[in-house]
Amino acid sequence: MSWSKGVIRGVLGGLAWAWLGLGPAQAGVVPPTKADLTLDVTSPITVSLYQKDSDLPATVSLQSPSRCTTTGTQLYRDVTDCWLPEWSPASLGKVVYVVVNGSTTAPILVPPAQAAFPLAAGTPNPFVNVTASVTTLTTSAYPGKCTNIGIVTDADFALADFTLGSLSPTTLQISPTTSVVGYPLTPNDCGGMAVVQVGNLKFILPKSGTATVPANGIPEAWKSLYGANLDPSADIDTGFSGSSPCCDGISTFDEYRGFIVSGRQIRTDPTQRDLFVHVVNPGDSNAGVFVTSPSCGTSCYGGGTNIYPVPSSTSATLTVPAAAATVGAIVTFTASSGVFTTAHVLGEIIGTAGGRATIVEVTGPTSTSATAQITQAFSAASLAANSWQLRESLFALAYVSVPPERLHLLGYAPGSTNSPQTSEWVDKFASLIPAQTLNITDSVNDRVVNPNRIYGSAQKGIRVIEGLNTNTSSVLGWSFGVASPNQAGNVVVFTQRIISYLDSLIATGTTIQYSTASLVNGAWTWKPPVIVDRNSLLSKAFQFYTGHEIHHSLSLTPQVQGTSKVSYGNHWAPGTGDCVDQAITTTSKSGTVTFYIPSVCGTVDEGQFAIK
Ligand SMILES: [Ca+2]
Ligand SMILES: [Ca+2]
Repeated sequence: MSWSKGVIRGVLGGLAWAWLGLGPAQAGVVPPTKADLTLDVTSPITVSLYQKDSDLPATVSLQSPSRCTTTGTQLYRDVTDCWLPEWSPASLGKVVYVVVNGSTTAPILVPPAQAAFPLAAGTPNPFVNVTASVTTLTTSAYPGKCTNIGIVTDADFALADFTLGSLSPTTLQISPTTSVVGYPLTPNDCGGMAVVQVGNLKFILPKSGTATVPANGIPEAWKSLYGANLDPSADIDTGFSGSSPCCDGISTFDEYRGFIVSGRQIRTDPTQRDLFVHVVNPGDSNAGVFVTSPSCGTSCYGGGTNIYPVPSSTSATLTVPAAAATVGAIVTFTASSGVFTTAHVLGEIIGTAGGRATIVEVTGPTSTSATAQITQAFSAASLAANSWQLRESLFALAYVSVPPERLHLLGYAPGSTNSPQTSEWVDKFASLIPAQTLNITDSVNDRVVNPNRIYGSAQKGIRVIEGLNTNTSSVLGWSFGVASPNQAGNVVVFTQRIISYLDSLIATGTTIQYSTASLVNGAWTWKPPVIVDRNSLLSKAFQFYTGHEIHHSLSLTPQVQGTSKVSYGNHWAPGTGDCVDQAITTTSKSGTVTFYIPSVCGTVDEGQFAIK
């Protein structure tokens, strides 16, 4: 749609008539559903949906809970064809207004039918499972709030996922001269389905089905992102490469319904594998008292006296949007040069004189823009070179195998401590007693990320535990098995041991050099070493060991590739250059110590990562 403002003014009267249902369907309308679950596009009575334009985001991504973007007015805007339910633990449901076209009858909400989950593959959604009439078409009542959170065993089928305020019609200004009457509809679920009734007609919201394709409970606005009439019960994700093991264990419907990830609602990609990770830091305890570290205090992962990765200054100028003055806002920062990389996702932008934001996404053709959520207000409109810093994510190495938009950190606050348990998966963690005694109260159900699934089997995520004990000097992390997260998936990274070991090699006055390897034409090549400081070295080491242990939970046993060295247990031999090299290697000469730390995985290795 690219009309000029003049054209919009010229046809406004005509459009208003269309929105009232008296004209052709250039404004969005939802026709009533017929007995065969297709839409009756001949019906003179339809409904439309409206939200306040200024409440909508500037942009959306594939993960976004709803698809609508603002057009920059203070009016109410037609969102019929882009709206999807929004719900989060903090904000609860975001209201959408139902407008009835062609009738003055107020809509009512059809209460949900009884249903039990999960369903066998191929079973129709029980709320759209009608045969001869639409009398059994009802509002949904899926278990819990989203695929990963909410009460599992106490599903109340008497409650709808939506509450329709049908007795409180609201006048909505939709143009400077036009208003309509809307009825507020509030989602109580991440991906529920409202069925509203006007007279004897029933309407599925968001729109599901078309004039020829029957409704199946997945809205058209989401289905169309993936270009096919998706099977709700299928699990079809492809992997990193053509030969990768299929799937992420989450059915397409459950990927649509979506997840709460660190408090934010997302929908996942039904065609690409998604991985869920929860960080526990501090992680190990003796007799209920957490172990602390001489180098970092409470935790080196965040919340202690030193936090890794350590942020570094940049020589770019940063443009700060006005909305960055509001804590919680998600805004786009723009730098004068391409300073942002994938490694910064879930890292931070830090103003030296105040202002902090957690990076959500890196955008722009030259990586000059980053979308970030404000955690501490920014007061300036721009930040000069070297007056702000960028922190990389602890998960930069994991991102080379599972891109950040598909690696979901549950209950995670970057740069802070993270509780042993999170409500964003089924959490049965009890304790990690130093010397690798991991206590899980219910290992069968522990780490399940889809407890409220509509289809399929239980799928697990990975728990990354920061161990601060120095019971031994070994810097090797610990993976409780090498397999997919459904068979293994608890790992420990011993941060204080990493610091102690590296410090033992860099006495005062030592020059520190860092090199990392790349795989070019099937051969690993170490790059020319560059001089770095201790903090940068420790940051790279933390990213290596953290990503390395996550990779073990993706079923990784290395394959011989681009080298004559053979595999080394579940690792590459030290010094190969791959993300699962057994150790960081060093050389020392004339007061200079060079550290060789892998930062990528071989493509053959990546091809066998298994999430399911
Ligand atoms: Ca899937
Ligand atoms: Ca997926």
